Amino acid sequence: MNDDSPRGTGLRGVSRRRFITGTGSFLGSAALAGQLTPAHAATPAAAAVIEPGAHVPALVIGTGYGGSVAALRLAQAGVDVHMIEMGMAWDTPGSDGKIFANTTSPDHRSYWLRTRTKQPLSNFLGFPIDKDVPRYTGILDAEEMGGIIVYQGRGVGGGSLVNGGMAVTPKRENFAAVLPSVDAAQMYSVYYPRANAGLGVGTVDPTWFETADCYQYARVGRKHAQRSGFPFVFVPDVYDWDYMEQEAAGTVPKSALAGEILYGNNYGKKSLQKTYLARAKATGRVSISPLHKVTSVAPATGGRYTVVIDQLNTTGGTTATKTVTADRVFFAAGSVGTSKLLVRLKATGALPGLNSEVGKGWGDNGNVMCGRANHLWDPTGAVQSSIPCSGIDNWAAGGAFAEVAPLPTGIETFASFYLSITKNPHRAQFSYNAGTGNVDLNWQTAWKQPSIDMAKTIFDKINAKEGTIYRTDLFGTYKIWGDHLTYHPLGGAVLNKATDNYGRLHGHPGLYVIDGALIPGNTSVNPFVTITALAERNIEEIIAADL
Ligand code: FAE
Repeated sequence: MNDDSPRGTGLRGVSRRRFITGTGSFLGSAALAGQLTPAHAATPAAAAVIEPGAHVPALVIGTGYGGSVAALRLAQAGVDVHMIEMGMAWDTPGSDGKIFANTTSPDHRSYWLRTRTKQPLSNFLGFPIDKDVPRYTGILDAEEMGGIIVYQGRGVGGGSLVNGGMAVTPKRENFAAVLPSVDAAQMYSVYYPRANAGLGVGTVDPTWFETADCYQYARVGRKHAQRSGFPFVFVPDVYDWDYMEQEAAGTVPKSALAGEILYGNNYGKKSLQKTYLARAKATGRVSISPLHKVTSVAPATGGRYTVVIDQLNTTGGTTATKTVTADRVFFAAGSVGTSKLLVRLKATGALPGLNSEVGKGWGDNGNVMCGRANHLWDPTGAVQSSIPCSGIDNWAAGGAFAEVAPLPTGIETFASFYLSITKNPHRAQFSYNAGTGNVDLNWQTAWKQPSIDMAKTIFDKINAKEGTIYRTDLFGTYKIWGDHLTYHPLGGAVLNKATDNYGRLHGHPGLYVIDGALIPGNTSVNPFVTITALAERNIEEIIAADL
């Protein structure tokens, strides 16, 4: 197994065995794979970037969760795959010896083509904390859509590079409400377990949690939640929990305990590079072109597709434009990336067969942030693990699930900080603007009000009980709510609407959506386990029926 993690943090032991068991049903598909054009079927795919004029059996746009699942399973079924990723490979250390920058000192590596940081918490004690950085193809994109900033990971591994690793399987009744056309029994017996095993999901040791300094903030969060009668839950994560305990003991280089999050984790977090993508590459059938951006997909002769790709330099300039062909194309560019591509390709006539559902059903997973100011006798700790491990569940009663989040500033802040996922009903639509040539999103900032109201069902009560107040210094001056952003874009090519019930795009056989764009705006919890599980379900069907 190609496990390039610092401590072999990929799937090991029980989880690896569960993973292999979970993939058993794919072995039967391998024989069918020969029906697909075997461009270089017998030879392992080269590591080289894609060449102009190349033909590939399966081209995957994006290397996040959906793309990584598709690549692994197609390769295991005997299909050669080429993945196109607009971000960097993130496999080479910078001049400080580290691949990724820290949250407390963002640099050129931190932001996608910005000259100034755009930190989710823009202020501290009311003072703005953003700073100038050199323009670079950095890891976190703060993409300013109409009325909302959508944060996304850029690079090989997609969102898994920047996210908190919180790996949450929604309650079954909530899943059924989100995706009613999907067999929930099958999801919970087959695909969620397969996704959790494939991602290497684990949970904090509850005994260690009770004494770890770095989770004092979570214990304070628990105390306040429980005193107000709210259920407090531990939340699984893909971080290597053994490694974190060693960080706390001072025996290994620190990552979660050095405030690493948002701009990458140098150690400990099992990003897709260490799990699905490592396994995909180990098949010898998957190659990846980083700093390559797909700009067009259109039908070619023989049922194939012509794909146009810009090769980028690290300041975002195009150094080459390559035209290739593919038998099948998997859109896995993330909710925003996939939606923008499809809306543009439909509007400009490149993919005229796409239906009118393309671009619809986009939501922010109800994300809203807030902080609470604690009393001086209730410190939350100077050293906080950047990896959250707990939440407050008021979904059924108040429409909010609040992650007890860290504020890893390195100093005592006396603040409790939360990212709430709420049942916000608003859905936005992407549309092509012929005047500007851009794809716009019609989300309105005021649409966050239901999210604020739902989050308040938790925090107004806690504040009243504890005699505390909201922090007003984290998102501006005298601004309580972080209502300008989302970490969880979902929808835009919704399952069973823009696609069939397995992600096949209507009107163009051989085109598939296999990422967060399939999910209609909300998952009731953090989304990547659901994106992964749905991709596992869909690719199994596609391999069995289409290849
Ligand atoms: P994604 O992972 O976004 O991958 C799409 C990839 O496609 C990216 O690498 C893009 O660079 C690439 N791409 C886009 N357009 C193109 C193009 N035209 N050509 C080539 N490549 C392209 O998609 N979720 C959780 O469940 N738990 C968490 O704790 C959590 N924390 C988060 C924290 C932050 C700061 C952020 C930003 C997100 C967080 N998320 C979390 C959300 C999660 O990362 C996200 O839902 C998934 O990454 C989405 O997976 P997809 O496969 O849809």
